[in-house]
Amino acid sequence: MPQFLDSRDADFEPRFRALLEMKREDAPEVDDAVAAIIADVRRRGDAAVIELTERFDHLALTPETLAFSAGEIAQAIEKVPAIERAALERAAARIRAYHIRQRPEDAHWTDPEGASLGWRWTAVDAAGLYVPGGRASYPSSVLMNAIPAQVAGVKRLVMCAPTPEGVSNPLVLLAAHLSGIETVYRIGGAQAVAAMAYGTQTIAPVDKITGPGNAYVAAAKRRVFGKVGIDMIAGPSEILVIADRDNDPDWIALDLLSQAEHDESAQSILITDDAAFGRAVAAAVDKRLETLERRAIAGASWRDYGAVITVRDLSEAAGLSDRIAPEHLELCVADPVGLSEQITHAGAIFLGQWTPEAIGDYIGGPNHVLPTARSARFSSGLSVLDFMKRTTLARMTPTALKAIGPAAQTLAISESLEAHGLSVRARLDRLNRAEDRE
Ligand code: HSO
Ligand code: ZN
Repeated sequence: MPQFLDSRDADFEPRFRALLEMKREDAPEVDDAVAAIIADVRRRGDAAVIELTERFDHLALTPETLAFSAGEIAQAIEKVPAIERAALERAAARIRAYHIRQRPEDAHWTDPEGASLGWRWTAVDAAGLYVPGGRASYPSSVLMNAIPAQVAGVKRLVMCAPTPEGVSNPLVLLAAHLSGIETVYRIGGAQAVAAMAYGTQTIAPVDKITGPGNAYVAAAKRRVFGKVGIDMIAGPSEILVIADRDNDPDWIALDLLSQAEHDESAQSILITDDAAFGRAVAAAVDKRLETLERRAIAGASWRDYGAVITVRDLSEAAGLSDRIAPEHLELCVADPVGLSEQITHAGAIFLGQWTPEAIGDYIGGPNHVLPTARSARFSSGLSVLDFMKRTTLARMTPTALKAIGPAAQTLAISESLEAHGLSVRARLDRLNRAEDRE
């Protein structure tokens, strides 16, 4: 049974707090194993990657077959039915159009002292995308990771996707092809992350690694961070739906289940200002769980982490939503835009009853790689900016240096950094001498 809370109840605050603090992920202790794998890949390169792939994926590779050949990719892509291909192409086009608008502007100006200042954005040279094998091998996630990198202008984009027993997913390969990925390696786990971060004889290192993965991949990303950039460590999916009574309980039930079916540890929460509507949604969830293909997963998530919260009014719902800081927030209310203006902490907001969260997972345009576990308080979903960096620019004129240099020198002296001060002073002295001669 999910939890039922009512903001009017005396024990609401402690129960809501307990819901917020609920620990949903019990990440297995894999860090030592991952450290050993990374060290091995650094030491032995391809040989280590090949051995580990044989051990974990039961697949025998050689340096020549680590990557799919162009012919293999073309052959796999041909197998994709036209309807799926068209859907993926449509999604790619919409995701691209959205992300193009995220390209940041450079800036240049001259300040009152005459200094020219600004910044310039450039892309990272190479990015590596990790795609998990098995249950969570999603073509949509390939698009969501690769397209922002492509739009940012990343020159070299590669992907690692394990193919246990040699079985690959043609749709994943098609998604890679559509989003500018030039090489796909059939390797996975910590060894793939290590190979992308440090490089091997055949795999050139990248500068940034993104994409979801299991506990091993997450631990490896944490460990290579610093050597390369990473996107984030994503936790299990979450959805919060705020709905008034003018909704079909079955639609809302399906929206809650759409994230519950990702993972036993996913969390789906409904907040409503109508207790009877909340009960109707819970009943609709139970009904759907009788037949849903992934009822075992979705049912476990709903039972262990699901919640239905009744509030006095929708502003109260907005306040609770900000405390939850959900990954996905659906506003199924009469004035979704008005309500959204009361909300600051959410990864992605879906406005109105015609915008199921699943649209955002596939084809709405915005990215579906989003902050989980309340990290929407301080971070954002994946974007073009994650594949770019900013270089600042400053140019002094003699006049500008004369105006602000003395203050720099003062600060250098107070920090006991003599050379700093002298590097400014030497120039100021020259300027003063030149002036004296005039
Ligand atoms: N909802 C997931 C992403 C996804 N959904 C992929 C379907 N496919 C991210 O929270
Ligand atoms: Zn999803």
